[in-house]
Amino acid sequence: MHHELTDFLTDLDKRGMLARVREQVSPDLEIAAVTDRACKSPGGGPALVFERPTGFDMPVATNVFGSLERMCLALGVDSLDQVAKEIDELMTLRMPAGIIDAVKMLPMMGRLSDLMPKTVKNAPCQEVVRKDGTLDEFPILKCWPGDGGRYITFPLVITKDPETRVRNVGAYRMQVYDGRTTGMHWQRHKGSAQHYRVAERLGRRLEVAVALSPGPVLAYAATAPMPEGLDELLLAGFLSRQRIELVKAVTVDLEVPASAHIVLEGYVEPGERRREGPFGDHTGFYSLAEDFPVFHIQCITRRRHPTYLTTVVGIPPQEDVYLGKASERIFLPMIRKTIPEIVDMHFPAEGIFHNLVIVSIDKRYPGHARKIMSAFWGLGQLMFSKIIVVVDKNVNVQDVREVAWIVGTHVDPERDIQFTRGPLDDLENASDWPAYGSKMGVDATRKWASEGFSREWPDRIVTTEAAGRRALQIWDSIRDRR
Ligand SMILES: Cc1cc2nc3c(=O)[nH]c(=O)nc-3n(C[C@H](O)[C@H](O)[C@H](O)COP(=O)(O)O)c2cc1C
Ligand SMILES: [Mn+2]
Repeated sequence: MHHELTDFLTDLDKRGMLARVREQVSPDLEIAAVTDRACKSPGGGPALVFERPTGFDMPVATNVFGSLERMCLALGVDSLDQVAKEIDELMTLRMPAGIIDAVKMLPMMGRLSDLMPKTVKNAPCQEVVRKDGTLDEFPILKCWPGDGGRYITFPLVITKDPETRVRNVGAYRMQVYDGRTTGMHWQRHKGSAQHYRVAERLGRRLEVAVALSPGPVLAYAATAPMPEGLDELLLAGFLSRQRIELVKAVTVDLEVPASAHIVLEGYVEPGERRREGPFGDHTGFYSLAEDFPVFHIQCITRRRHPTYLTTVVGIPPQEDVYLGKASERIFLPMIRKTIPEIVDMHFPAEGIFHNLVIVSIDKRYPGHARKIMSAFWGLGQLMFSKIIVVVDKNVNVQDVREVAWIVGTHVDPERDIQFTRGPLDDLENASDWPAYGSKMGVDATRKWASEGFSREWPDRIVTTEAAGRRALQIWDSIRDRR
């Protein structure tokens, strides 16, 4: 597995999963349009490195995580379920019953001690230190014609709670206002927005460091919905199988990933807001302009020869589908720790993560599906789930066609649909109020007598095992003859 972006890109290239674009392509709309083409091609298209962005001599990398295969390579695993299994084992550590069990546990204990980041003295991300640095030297994209400007779309925004000094790392886009000023689009429900809330209460500046083009695991970790107060770098350490190396920032009291190619250091002032947007968003529509905090840059550090890693969002599927898929798999075992009856869950790409959430459960008691809805609506970023569909454990939630069939055949709308109100994702555009509105749960499980269903529930049509075997034989011979 690779802990640095350039190594990862070189590896993708060797495997034929990366395309180098040698033509001049403009960061103004063109790179985004090419990237969108790649994302919409079968299998998600290759990772792209634009070697000659018009007006810059710094390469731009996009769609790096834009396939299941590359997402797995980024995390150094054969399948996402392998990560899920490792996390499950980590969280199911039992007290050793004897010496043999204790020895068996040692590898996992090793993984635990790998979680903590460690600080190193020198790092490539500080080869060049410019207190007068500006963003003008970086090929930052304008993605869509209606965008309010150029946006840094894949930053690792690093803050600490001013009181507890607990760190948060999140990917929050940044609109470029000028070479030293950007927007800071942390939405109200997110980790760093809470740090900013504390800073504003104290009437203090919040120091912020932004790492660009970090190692692949870190890039994923910034998008992961870690519970508030849990440092994303712990997850990154676990996924990397080694401690994340950090270096002290030059002008702020924060540590930054040594692997980053570029680091922006600065602060957000209490009380300051500025118009941010519009932005062609991952909903497939433009997010409207709104007021957001403002990031002031006071120092830029970088490698001598950085690559600028970015991503393009728009009408799905885009690269973020695969980052989301990783979270779907990685967080399933963690969610199961509090809601063990969950069998599987699926956030289809067209559902933009939380517009449509499909869950299968091992139904144990009347009203169980509604309990799952309530649990999701109260659990971290799952609170954004706008439509939750709950099905029985024998339904494959990864197959949306099967789900559509089951919903159609299992739901009595008046009886099985549950509405509630609560917080919604900041990007929600259909609700009357920003970030607040209604949600819907669909109980598509088989209904029980104890839930008031007094008729007989029909069985799924399946032939006998013997007839099935015979069918296989006959079908093979039919196929061979054709
Ligand atoms: C490409 C990309 C861009 C994102 N942009 C934003 C953004 O501008 N604002 C935001 O609040 N969340 C954004 N997110 C989602 C957050 O990164 C995600 O909710 C993450 O869990 C936030 O971390 P936190 O829980 O520490 O706040 C983005 C995610 C991706 C993959
Ligand atoms: Mn967080």
